[in-house]
Amino acid sequence: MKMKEVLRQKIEAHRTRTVRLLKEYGDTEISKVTIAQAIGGARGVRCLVTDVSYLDPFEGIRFRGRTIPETFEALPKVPGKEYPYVESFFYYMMTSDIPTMEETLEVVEEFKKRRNLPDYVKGIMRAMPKDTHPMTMFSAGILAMQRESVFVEKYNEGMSKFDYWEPTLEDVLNLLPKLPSLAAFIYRLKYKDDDQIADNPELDMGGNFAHQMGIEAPYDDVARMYFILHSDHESGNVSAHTTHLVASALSDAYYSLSAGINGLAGPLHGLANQEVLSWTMKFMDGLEGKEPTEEVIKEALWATLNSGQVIPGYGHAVLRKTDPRYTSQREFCLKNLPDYPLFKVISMIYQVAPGVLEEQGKAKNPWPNVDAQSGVIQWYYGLTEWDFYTVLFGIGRAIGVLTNITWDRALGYPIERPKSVTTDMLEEAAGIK
Ligand code: NMX
Ligand code: MLT
Repeated sequence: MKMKEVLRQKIEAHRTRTVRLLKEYGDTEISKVTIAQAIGGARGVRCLVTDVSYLDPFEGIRFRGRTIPETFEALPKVPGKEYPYVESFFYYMMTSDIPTMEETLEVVEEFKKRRNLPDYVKGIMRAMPKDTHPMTMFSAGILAMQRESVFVEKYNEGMSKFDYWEPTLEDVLNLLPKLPSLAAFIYRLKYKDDDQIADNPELDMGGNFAHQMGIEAPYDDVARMYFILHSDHESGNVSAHTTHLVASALSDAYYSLSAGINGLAGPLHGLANQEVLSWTMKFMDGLEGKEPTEEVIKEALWATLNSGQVIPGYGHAVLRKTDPRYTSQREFCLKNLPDYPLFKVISMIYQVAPGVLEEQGKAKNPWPNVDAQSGVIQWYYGLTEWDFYTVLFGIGRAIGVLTNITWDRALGYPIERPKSVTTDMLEEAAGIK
């Protein structure tokens, strides 16, 4: 596979940079840690390294150095469609090179060969209680496939650590294409009476996902857009960091991704996209048919804050402006569903919520994040089961975190093990003990 050979050359070139930094500049300081950071979730502490994406607080995410519009613009598109092949994005994230159409189609074909879900996974999904959350099923499905890990097989045979990345890539190439199949299977099992739709071997990852979900075009392009937008947000977010942390113990890609997906399932992280929809629907139900106004929205937002809850879809640990992933999805809505009532409500919340959060004065960032704008698009295209929304986030996030752990192995990153201190020690450091 061309992508693997390109990756091999990139890895060899990159290793020398990492080794040199470690050997010659290992003592150079890049961050200091305060008591507030030790107690407060390590916010802003620079202690992770990734070149796959970088998050600037004001500009937002860049994938391999490109902004979202630049990424969409640069990658080969599916003929007749507006968004790129997800497979071309995967190639780009792995290698940092924009693939040609030929290189893209090689990945498309490779993914097609590997995307069928094993029967035993279907059996496990069917055996789970009907009220199991789709994220639990998604994580369990990934974990169940761990028995197929090539990394474990090669590790048990005995392998040089310089070769770890190769069977890791093999695991990634086996696992990633199965995720849309697993997700669509869970969706049809849970909400469509287990009426499953067979794979269409003509279609790319985004196209086949829409097909297996049973949702017409342009949902294929929605899927492509979603998976790319949600893929990566540098290394410190909960899902990426968890995947990296678990992988650092040399747990394979299945164990690591399943763990990362469990982190994504938290309401302060990826589950916020379902929370946004449920908040908005509850709000609209409360209107009892009356037109929503900014005044009424403001009251509802204050009611949420006053009851000690967060406004889902707003705020961020790093960003200090509107998330460009929000803007990208908003632009999609302005083009494709400008007059849709639910979109109008989401837009009204955007007008009001930052002011409310600023007035309350707690959140460091009053602006919307990716989750504030993602559910309305799903709802518009008929995917109204909002507890499924985070699974869509999870398919996308897998692209970024699986790329990262392949590079972690390639660069020989060690087991992660930060140091903890006691409260007594902090009081001593503060001079109050
Ligand atoms: N609504 C109400 N309060 C908020 C919000 C919000 N949207 N955002 C932050 N705050 C509060 C926060 O709870 C904290 O309160 P306290 O001092 O009582 O503990 C205070 O403001 C300071 O928090 P920040 O430093 O601004 O935010 P932090 O970095 O701790 O947390 C989030 C970041 C994203 C967890 C937080 O903004 C939040 O809870 N947002 C709502 C949930 C959400 O949309 N999550 C999705 C994030 C994106 N993603 O997909 O993962
Ligand atoms: C993400 O995409 O992971 C979220 O925006 C959370 C984060 O970056 O901390």
